Amino acid sequence: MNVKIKSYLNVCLLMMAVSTMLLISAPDAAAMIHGISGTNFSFTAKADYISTPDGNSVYFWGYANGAGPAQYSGPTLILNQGSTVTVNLSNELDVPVSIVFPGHSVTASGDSQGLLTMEAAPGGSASYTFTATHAGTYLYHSGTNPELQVEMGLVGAVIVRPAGFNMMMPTAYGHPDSAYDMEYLFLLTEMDPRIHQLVEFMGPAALEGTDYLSDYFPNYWFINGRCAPDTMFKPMAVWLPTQPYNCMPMMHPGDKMLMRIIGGGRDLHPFHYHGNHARIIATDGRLLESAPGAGADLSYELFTAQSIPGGTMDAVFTWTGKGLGWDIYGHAPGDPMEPNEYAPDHGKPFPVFLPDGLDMAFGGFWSGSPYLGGEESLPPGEGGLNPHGGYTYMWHSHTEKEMVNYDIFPGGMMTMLMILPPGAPMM
Ligand SMILES: [Cu+2]
Repeated sequence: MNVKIKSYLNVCLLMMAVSTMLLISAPDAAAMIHGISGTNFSFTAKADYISTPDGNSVYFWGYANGAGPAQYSGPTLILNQGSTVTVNLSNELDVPVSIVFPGHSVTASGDSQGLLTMEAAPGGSASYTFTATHAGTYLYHSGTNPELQVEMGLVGAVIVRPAGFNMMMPTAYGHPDSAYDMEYLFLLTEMDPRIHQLVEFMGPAALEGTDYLSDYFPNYWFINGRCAPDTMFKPMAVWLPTQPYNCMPMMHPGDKMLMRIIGGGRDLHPFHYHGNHARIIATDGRLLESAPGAGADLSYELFTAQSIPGGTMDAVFTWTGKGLGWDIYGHAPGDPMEPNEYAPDHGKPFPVFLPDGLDMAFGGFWSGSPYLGGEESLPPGEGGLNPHGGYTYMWHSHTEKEMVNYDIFPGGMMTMLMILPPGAPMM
């Protein structure tokens, strides 16, 4: 392996270790979706740069929360069902810009009427008001030249909490079929860096002399505005000032994880979660129910969520180790059961012979034990990224060319699910 790449990977592992340590000090923070809530929001559209893990710095256009930095993805709006919400948009770009909120009935005002909505002129403003009539997962994005402006980064997520939302017993849609223990956002996007470079140095008009928008060829793929391994760093990391949101799903056996999956770009992204199937309970902000109040009776299980541009899906994922065929805790048959343990495998031995430590290669996530919560001694300098002896499963785009950062594997639209032992703090 090339020395430069190797030292880059070492830096990555070191940063992951540091971020793991930082995450430990903030219990339960990772179980929430980060965003801004309220009824009155001030967005500013402006230009900045995002970082990609291959060392690139990509010019983008983003929505900022007030005077904050432009964000990729834009600020996640966390709303309450029934509330009337106004988003005021100031435009610091030198092209007209706007926001559309698919799924909501919007009253808009602004400097000029665009094709889809009212627009803010360069230096101008616009305003959008709607009532969040339905709970669910939605997106927002620029309605002005969206084929360019969404690509440039003007896209974000909207979450509407159901009426009567109870943080201690949360549901996505008010019905018990949408109950969950923790929730994570997966806003899936991509970028073609040729477009960003041309817009940065020549201005958007220069695109007219190219086929970049029609012969679209992305090289970066994102979850919540970050490429792996940045997806796994803590939220609000100071070294990613324009990419505040992470995506590092964590859960205990038997927990119900709500996945809010949004197709924020212009390509399809089959999002694949290892470890189990997930039950798709809603699409485009509507519970999959045969009649109002019926619950998610039309829900279905998938091993890969087929995310489509502009569409959203809500899925419930659980994991108990069912079907592994061995006891994940290394119990003897007479030992007591762990919470949510898969009973038929209780006391079944680990099925393969583990080689001696001297014959093994390790890796930062190996805790020294195959058992959940197991931690055994490791050679100096090994391990360290898995302080609770959890299990990790790669979650990624099943269009596997999207698991790279400009052709460097692994990266892109990828993160790791972490299964933590019962009682371990959510990091
Ligand atoms: Cu895979």
